[in-house]
Amino acid sequence: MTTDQATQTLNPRVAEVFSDMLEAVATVIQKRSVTYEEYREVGGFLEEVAKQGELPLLMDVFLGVVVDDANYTANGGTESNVEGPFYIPDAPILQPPYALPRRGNEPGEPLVMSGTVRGLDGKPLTGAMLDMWQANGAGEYSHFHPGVPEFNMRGRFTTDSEGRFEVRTVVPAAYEIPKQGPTGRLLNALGRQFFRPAHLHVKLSHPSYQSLTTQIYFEGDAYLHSDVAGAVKDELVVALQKDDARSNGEQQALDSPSYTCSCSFVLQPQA
Ligand code: MBD
Ligand code: FE
Repeated sequence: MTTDQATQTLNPRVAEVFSDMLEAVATVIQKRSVTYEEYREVGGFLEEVAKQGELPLLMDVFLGVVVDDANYTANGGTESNVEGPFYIPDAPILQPPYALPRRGNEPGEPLVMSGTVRGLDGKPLTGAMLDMWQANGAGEYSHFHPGVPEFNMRGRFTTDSEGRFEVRTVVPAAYEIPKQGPTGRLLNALGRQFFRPAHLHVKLSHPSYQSLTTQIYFEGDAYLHSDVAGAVKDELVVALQKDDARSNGEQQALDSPSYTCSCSFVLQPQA
């Protein structure tokens, strides 16, 4: 596509929103009497952010939650939450019994996440799809952290005839924004802490219901109230239960506990 064609096909909403953004930035320049030098420095910073591939990270740390809030309407269904910068579409479709793809030595304690997907009327939804992704127990996301295999800790699976699902994975670690990059340097300058609480990402879909992008957090996490992205919602926090005596016959070393958590999702019917 040539530049001319790109200009002609620019979404009018982008032009509209950009125009308002310019107005907002102009107000800041006036208010702070920003010098030409400072103005160039901000440009250089943004250039560095883009060069390091951190633009989605920077945007999602500071503005993702605003976009989620701006689009939120209380409708009785499970609350939405920010998608974050690490979603990859077309994750592998899993076969039961479901387990997110992971290495034999994957960092993180074993976790079985189970639950139900229902409609607003309480009806269990058969064949609802969960598209799930997460960091491992070392806080690493595949496709973004070097050395982690493609689609590691990412997968799609569906609910059974009673709207239930169960998937094996590992307990994710709290996610730390990379300290060396420009986003980290900015957080440091702002005196902010670098962590997101541990979380699971999930997109839910069903032909007759509205799709939902949300996250699951765990009770007792040290960063629930200081999330660098400010995205935690109380309704999305679940108990992480230590399961000492699993009765499914799976071998568990004594020093390697396993965990369970239970999540029920409610989808809003198609408008
Ligand atoms: C993440 O893993 C994330 O989920 C969000 C919203 C922002 C930064 C990193
Ligand atoms: Fe995340």
